Amino acid sequence: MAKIALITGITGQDGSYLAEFLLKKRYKVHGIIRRVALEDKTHRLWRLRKILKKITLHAASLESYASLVKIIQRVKPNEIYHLGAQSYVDYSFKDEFSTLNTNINGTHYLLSAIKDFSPKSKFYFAGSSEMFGKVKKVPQNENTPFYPRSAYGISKVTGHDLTRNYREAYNLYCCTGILFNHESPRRGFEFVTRKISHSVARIKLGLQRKVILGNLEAKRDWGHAKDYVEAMWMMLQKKKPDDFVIATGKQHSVRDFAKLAFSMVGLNYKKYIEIDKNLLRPAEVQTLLGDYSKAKRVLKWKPKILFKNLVRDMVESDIKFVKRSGY
Ligand code: NAP
Ligand code: F7E
Repeated sequence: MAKIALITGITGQDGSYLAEFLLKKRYKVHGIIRRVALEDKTHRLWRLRKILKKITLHAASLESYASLVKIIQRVKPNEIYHLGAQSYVDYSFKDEFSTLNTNINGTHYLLSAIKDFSPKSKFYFAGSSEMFGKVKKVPQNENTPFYPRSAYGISKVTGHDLTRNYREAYNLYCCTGILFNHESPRRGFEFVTRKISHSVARIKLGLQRKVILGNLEAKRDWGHAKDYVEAMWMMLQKKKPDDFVIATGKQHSVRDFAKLAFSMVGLNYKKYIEIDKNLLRPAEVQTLLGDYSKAKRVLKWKPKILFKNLVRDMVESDIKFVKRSGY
């Protein structure tokens, strides 16, 4: 019998790659989307375009426990991947209330619904390296203390605590993947890597003159989203639930990313970047570097796509995208 997966946040970068990955593994894939997405499929479901006919979408709200219970009862999933969240750190400084509400309550409602109506469903929670924030140790692993620096980071620490508590108190199969930054041609345009790759393409094609950025010295451990969704699935295939750091173990600055991305189209980044202090965050996460040795040992997972190839994938894809769309 085919396994059934339910994905929240299926319209996002990771949700769309995960859905494709699970379809290849012959899962029946269901996704929870916001009702408004059904009214504007062209824009809001663009990442799912190629697989829309192969998946089942359900309109529900992460803010409504009752709506989640209904879907879980109807779908009876073997595995639930909870990726839906207000995921933009910068926005969480502008509206910490909606970030905390959606991210914390959404996770809590799902866990509670699983406990009462589907206790055999395995649950994956999308934790984040933002939980480490102002890092206490380098590199960061599963035992590194958390010091979140934004409402987003706080919401993920709470989600992680809830996930562990439901595992320990109610014996549910619940895992947190503590994923470091992962990017792809499907990344949202507001995140720095996509902002850069998209601008590089537009500048090269004569549609834009400059790209305006904030902190160029922030360092991140950047991987490719395709590798990371595989790790999510691997976590739910073990006998016992556990939490894992997923990272590449390599660090680069925003400046490094920009330099490489511009060089791929034969341009010198220094000529095209302007700094706007308004883009600096009230509390910045200056450096993140992951130690994924537990995932390597227990899950046999390791990243396959290296930084250089990630940047190339994004720039090449954006050149095609800009030529096609003119945007
Ligand atoms: P993404 O592209 O921003 O996707 C977020 C998803 O959540 C979208 O499907 C979005 O739906 C949905 N969503 C947002 N607010 C919602 C709300 N109020 N109600 C219902 N759905 C809502 O994020 P991603 O990069 O794929 O990341 C997936 C998950 O991993 C997120 O939880 C993120 O916080 C976490 N994470 C990401 C990274 C990373 O580097 N990418 C690293 C660590 C953790 P709409 O399309 O309707 O907006
Ligand atoms: O910023 C700096 C910015 O917004 C990266 C999310 O997926 O990963 C992501 O969060 C760095 C920061 O991602 C601009 O200050 C400079 O230091 O691309 P970002 P993020 O905040 O690291 C984590 C792991 C998640 O869990 C999140 O969901 O780049 N930066 N100039 C800029 N950032 C943006 N967005 N725009 C700029 O112009």
